[in-house]
Amino acid sequence: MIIFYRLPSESPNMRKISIMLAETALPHIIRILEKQTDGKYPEEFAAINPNTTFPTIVDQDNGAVIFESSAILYYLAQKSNTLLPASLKDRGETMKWLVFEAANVGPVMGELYHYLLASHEEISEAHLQRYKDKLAHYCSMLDRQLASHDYLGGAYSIADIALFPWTVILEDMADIRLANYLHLASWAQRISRRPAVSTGQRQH
Ligand SMILES: N[C@@H](CCC(=O)N[C@@H](CS)C(=O)NCC(=O)O)C(=O)O
Repeated sequence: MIIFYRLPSESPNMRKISIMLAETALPHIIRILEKQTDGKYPEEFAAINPNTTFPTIVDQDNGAVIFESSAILYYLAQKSNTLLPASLKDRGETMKWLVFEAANVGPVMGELYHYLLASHEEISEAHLQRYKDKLAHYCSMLDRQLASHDYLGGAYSIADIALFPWTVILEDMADIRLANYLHLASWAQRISRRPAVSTGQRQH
């Protein structure tokens, strides 16, 4: 049994794991945590994830504790033996896009979210524009890849699950029109029609 620790709020990082659990049908329970009155997460959670970030999972079958959403996707793919290609070449391609999300799209979107919606700190227009320009560049990269591939690593995989949830909030957050990236837009539409993806959506 997997325990999925998550925040109550909807966010791409939560959504990745909801979609993955729906795709794999792995038995799981959801624990929704919130900060306590002292501004901290419960000690039980800090003990398993010293970085106190969500999502985090615990696999009660073997005691594994995994944080970082891409590591969780990889773990659940291995556990369910699905959504990760078998050949070395295709697996390498899939891991490339998975790590690309973790190292680029996720952090830049996280910074943008922080400055636009979470913090009251002043930030210059030039600084914000830098994030938006980076995201536009990532969309062009993804669009080019998807012009010749139905999915990022060839077949539908954890790389698609990692990147798809960001496309849903890209327009609002970064003034990027998805429709300007034809292949990226039709890929996002294909994924949104998957039963597990709409199930993942309904869970929130
Ligand atoms: N790189 C991490 C990012 C995780 C992250 O920053 N999650 C946010 C929520 S989307 C979080 O836990 N924030 C702590 C908080 O809101 O207190 C991952 O991919 O899991």
